[in-house]
Amino acid sequence: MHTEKHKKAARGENSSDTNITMKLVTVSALLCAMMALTMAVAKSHLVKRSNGCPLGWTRISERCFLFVPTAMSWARAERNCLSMGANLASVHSSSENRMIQSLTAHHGYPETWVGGTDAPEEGIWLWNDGTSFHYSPWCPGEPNNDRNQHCIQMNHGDSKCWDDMGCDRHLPSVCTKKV
Ligand SMILES: [Ca+2]
Ligand SMILES: [Ca+2]
Repeated sequence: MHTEKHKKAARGENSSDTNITMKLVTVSALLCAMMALTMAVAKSHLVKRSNGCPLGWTRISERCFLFVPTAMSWARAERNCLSMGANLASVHSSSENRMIQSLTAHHGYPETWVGGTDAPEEGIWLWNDGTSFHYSPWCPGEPNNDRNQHCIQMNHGDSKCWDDMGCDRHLPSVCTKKV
């Protein structure tokens, strides 16, 4: 009898141990599943093609570029770029300018925001990604600050040069970020 009781107790103990173990296994499995799911979601935002840029972005030297056809004010266009970890594009050479223009070709070379502004101080042009402003293919007679124009549009006029334009105009834009 004593042995039987002891056995039962032992079985009881064992079975409650088993229950706890099963619960722990279940919880662990759930946690693993949740982590796997979270990592999958996180990864889907970071899908990169072999060129090192996110899907839909074009690589030009060490940067990724995206043409945004939706017309927005300059500030809203910049905010849209920021939401993707980017800035409105800075442009540093004629070859870069041509390559960025080529991103607008499918849309018929519309006037398009890039990231240059002289809003902080008239006539002092800056790139909002913090890079140095040393290249600027202005159209003849531009920048003219006509009625306080402080933002740069590319693809202006027949020669598709740059013009300073009122920042509240709604235009497509080009975003850029480092690879
Ligand atoms: Ca200005
Ligand atoms: Ca102008």
